[in-house]
Amino acid sequence: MTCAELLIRLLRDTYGVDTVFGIPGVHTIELYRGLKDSGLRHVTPRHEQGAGFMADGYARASGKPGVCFIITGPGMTNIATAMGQALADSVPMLVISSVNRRDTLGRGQGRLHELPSQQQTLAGVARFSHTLLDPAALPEVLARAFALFLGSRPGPVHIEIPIDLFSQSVQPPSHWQAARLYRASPDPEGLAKAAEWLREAKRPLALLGGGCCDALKAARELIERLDAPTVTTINAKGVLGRHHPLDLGANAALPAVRELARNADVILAVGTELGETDYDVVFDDGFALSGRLIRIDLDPEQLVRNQALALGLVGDAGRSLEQLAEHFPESLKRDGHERTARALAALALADDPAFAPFVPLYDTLEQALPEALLVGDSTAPVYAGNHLVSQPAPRRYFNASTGYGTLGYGLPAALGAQLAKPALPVVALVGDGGVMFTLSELATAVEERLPIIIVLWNNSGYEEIRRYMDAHGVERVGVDIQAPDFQALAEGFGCAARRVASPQALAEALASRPAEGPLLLDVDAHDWQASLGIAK
Ligand SMILES: Cc1ncc(C[n+]2csc(CCOP(=O)(O)OP(=O)(O)O)c2C)c(N)n1
Repeated sequence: MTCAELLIRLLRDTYGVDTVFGIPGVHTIELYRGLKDSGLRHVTPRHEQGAGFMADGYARASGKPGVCFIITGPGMTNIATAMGQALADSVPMLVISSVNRRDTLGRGQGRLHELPSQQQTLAGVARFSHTLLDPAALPEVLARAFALFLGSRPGPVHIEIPIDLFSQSVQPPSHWQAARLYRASPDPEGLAKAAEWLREAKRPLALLGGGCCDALKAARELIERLDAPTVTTINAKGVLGRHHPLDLGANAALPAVRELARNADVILAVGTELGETDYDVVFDDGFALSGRLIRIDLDPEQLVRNQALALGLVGDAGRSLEQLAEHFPESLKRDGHERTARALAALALADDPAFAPFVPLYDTLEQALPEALLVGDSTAPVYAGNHLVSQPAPRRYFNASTGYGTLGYGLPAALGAQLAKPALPVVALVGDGGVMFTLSELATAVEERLPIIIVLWNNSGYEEIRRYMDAHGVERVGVDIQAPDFQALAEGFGCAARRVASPQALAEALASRPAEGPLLLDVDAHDWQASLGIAK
């Protein structure tokens, strides 16, 4: 068996990989030998950044690592941005690439696709970057990648294989099963202390992050027993279910929730960075806690970042929440529901003029597609959705406004999500600026016949940056960009497309969407707002 064949077999048989995202090149053709008949689905994006975003969307929607096959040099520098995005949000991603022949590495000979050190270039956006020097080490290196995905804080991993190794023969391992791997459990003494503080609390608050996406039952049970108002981050939307009476939403940066947080006497934060893009989207460092902070995280370093810690527990979110819940056999009756309702009423999200154009957008989407998975770029409807949207389950709402904040994420990540969840409707929310970064992936959506719905908020410009320039008295430069004819472009790709100018038109377009292949809905922001009687 060759090293490349062993890689495919290990991915498929040991780790249950079913899809890889990749663009082949002369340096990877040996990786592709036999791939067609291997049973692995190979999806071909039109740019490596698209491959990375697709793998990211696939991973966030499914909870399984997204896998990419990428060429040396430009393929890797192209995917670096997507790896940065995945690193920022702890998304498991395996990037396998070629690298030049072992005897040429680091010699600066001007060989095709050569970088001074590809491994060093990518190390900054990977949990680790490994150069395979001996094919016999492949099972161990792959095992290390999956151990990281399963056992610690996930993120992107890069493994590069010198081109002279792909076709080298290697002895396959004697068995093809992955080792059983259990995550760390929290310390019982620490749990007892945390339970004691939570029991004594008068005004508890919970902060649940993306680390809780697979801990639904335990999270709901504990939160209900504690009767604690709960902030779910953007990546944790849906962990408590849709419109749960203790869910404050992803509104930690808004005044009423900040006040509630400041007044909380004990705070339980689980699987969350407590980072700026969830807790401080107004960028004034205004999210402050004065109560005792208890944190639970798989990553010990994470326990001490961003807020002063009183008690830290290293452990898996689900098990920790379960074990903590055992300390509370009966629900504590406090005023959690009332405090949550009061904060939400004070927020009055639906009446906020900043969100007015988007309330009917999300109402229409929820009515037509209540189960839909919403994937977003960095654009006005997404910022509003971060506050407005309530989802029935986790892994149904994510976007590029968290963490790294990369434009161009929405469309390819939606493709990845649709591949992971073929039975769910998938909606990509993009702006006319951001979609241009990766519009070429519309070709991939058509080719793969993916029925994603692209809602394109078209305001002919980088509105968010226009807003910031205006607010800071900076004369507008570089923000009034020209939008192309998106309908014509989409149709050129073989994608169905319509212009939509009102909520009614959106509802009609959704009702008559094609069963196969993508649909692009070009929403003219000006006409949409005019239809609602809102001046632009
Ligand atoms: C790779 C990258 N480049 C630049 C930015 C800065 N940026 C953030 S939002 C934005 C405007 C996006 O415009 P559009 O997608 O049309 O959405 P709108 O703000 O108009 O709703 C820009 C340029 C970014 N986030 N990412």
